[in-house]
Amino acid sequence: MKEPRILEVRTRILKKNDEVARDMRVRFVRAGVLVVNMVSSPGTGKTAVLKETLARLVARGEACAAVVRDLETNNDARRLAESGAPVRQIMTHGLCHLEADMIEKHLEGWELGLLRYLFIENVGNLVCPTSWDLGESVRLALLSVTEGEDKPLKYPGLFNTSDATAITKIDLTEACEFDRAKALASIEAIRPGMQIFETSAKTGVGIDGWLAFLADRRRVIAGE
Ligand SMILES: Nc1nc2c(ncn2[C@@H]2O[C@H](COP(=O)(O)OP(=O)(O)OP(=O)(O)O)[C@@H](O)[C@H]2O)c(=O)[nH]1
Ligand SMILES: [Mg+2]
Repeated sequence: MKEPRILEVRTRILKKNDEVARDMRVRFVRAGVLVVNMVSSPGTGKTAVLKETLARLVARGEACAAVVRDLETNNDARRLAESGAPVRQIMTHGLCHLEADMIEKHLEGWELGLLRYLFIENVGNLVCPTSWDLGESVRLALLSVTEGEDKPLKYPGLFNTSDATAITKIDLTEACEFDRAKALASIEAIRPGMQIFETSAKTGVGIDGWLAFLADRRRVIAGE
């Protein structure tokens, strides 16, 4: 008796989230701002890639901002703010994902029409964030060379709902004996044809390719 009731409540909460997310996506697209939701396990390099991304956009004079979650600290927000871009933090405490209304609340006071890019760094988790639409136009899954090539096969939900994958920390490829071909095949098995970026936030490799992809996507939603 209990199980169906729990499922019903969960379905309703997700449905409400989807409605908020859908409305936000309309607002974002109308404002011409590309919203990117970055999802991976803890420590993959979301903050590192995002900081490099923001710094390069700021240097090019492209208006961008970020919303970052943290369970208990403001470490990531502080690191990201060093890029020069405006950053807001959502403290999630025990929650394993972000929800659309949390993003909506944290955008108050920001003029969306003045932004070209808005990045959301999600909670480090390969499962929970997958079901929660945040109104993004691009969902980026990140997979580091230290995590194992089979992650996409073990956590297909994330890779199946993402628009692109960043393989991160490729400066550590040899030390980790990372099998690149195997990783690419794992991603391809779950989401054939998905755009893949091979990046290192440490050396800067691959970040410009990622920025070019974002610029293309932004032009599409802005109708330019
Ligand atoms: N060698 C190397 N280390 C990296 C790279 N990117 C990140 N790191 C290191 O990996 C660790 C985790 O990176 P973060 O950017 O904090 O990872 P995260 O995904 O934001 O982690 P959470 O927010 O806790 O989920 C840090 O010690 C980084 O310095 C990289 O490209 N190369
Ligand atoms: Mg982080």
